[in-house]
Amino acid sequence: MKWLRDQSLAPIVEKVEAGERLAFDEGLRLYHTRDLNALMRLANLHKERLHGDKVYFVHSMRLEFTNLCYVGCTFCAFAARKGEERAWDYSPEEVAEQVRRRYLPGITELHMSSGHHPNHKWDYYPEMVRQLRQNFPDLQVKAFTAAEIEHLSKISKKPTLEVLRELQAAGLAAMPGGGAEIFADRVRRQIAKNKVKAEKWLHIHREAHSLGMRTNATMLYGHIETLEERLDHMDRLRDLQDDSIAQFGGGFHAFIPLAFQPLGNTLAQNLGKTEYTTGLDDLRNLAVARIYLDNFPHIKGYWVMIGSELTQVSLDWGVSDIDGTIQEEHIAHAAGATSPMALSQASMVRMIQDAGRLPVLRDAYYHELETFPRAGLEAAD
Ligand code: V47
Repeated sequence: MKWLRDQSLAPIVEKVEAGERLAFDEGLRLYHTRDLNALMRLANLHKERLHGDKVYFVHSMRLEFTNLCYVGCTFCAFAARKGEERAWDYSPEEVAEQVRRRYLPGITELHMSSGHHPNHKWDYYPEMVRQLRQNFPDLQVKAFTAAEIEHLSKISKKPTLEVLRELQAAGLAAMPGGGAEIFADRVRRQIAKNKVKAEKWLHIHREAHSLGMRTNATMLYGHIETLEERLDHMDRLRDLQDDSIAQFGGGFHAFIPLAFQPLGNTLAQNLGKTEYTTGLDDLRNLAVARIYLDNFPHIKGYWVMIGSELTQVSLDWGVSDIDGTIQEEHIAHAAGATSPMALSQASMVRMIQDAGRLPVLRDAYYHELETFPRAGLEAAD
């Protein structure tokens, strides 16, 4: 293998080429190698084996129905307390009104996640989903992280499975991947000690999978976690995905690494941290995820947190999905994200085309809605 500069990777290359699964220590070796060309090549091999040149995106809208939250995660700059001027709290009717205000023809996915509201009663949540489905039958509602589902279970005194069942009956299409942070206890105690425990987060996703609902998984990286803890996070997800595929025919759609945004939160302040993750750490992370999470259909490059330029580069590093047009986003932007609030569909298509890839518009269920032509490079000849 002439192209391989780090010859210690040779057994890993053989395994990836043969479609074999990597062990934990092999995943770690990928994190530590300085042969980034090899890493990119392996991640891309895996990605192209699954999807060829296709890169998926969705015409979407994000909405946070409240920023009121009592949980107190130290990385969060989004949450507000009651009475603060920057707090908001929409009723189900106001949620529908907000969607109407931002609605553009062709939008399919409505992605909602918010704070753990201190007072709303359980009925508020299925009612909100029902009203959205009634008013916007074309919108597919992807909402409520596993952390929020646990909160709803507490306020309703219903088991989490029943909460999921009732939300699904109201029209919930899928669950987003938030609230996962880092599973390792050492980290979770410092950044999200009052939030859903790792085992419960995984259990709730398994329950959603058992109902035929597809979900996503995130990982918040770039703060106090070690590389071992990142890989441990992926390892637990890979195990659950194996189980959900075997038991229910499928589980997670996508894994989404979330780059820590360092402004306006106590975690960054306590660490004296003002720097964002570096581009190569973002790319390395995406590539390791693509290779290690061999049973995940997609690795998502989230342009809101790593910027659209690096997201475009990540299409050579294992990424097959770049989320959506979004319209307005507040969680990352409250913590210093420098990306725009929204991207147009045309600019997402162009990002993918200019990377020499094939843009595919999908919906929240990953149905393919439209394939766009390849880049104009050949066309211009
Ligand atoms: O759970 C909060 C994270 C998540 C910060 O499922 C932060 O398709 C970085 O889950 N720096 C919400 N991250 C966003 C989310 C998501 C995003 C895109 C796609 C999908 C999907 C899900 O944002 C939270 C938390 O982990 N977050 N604060 C911060 N300072």
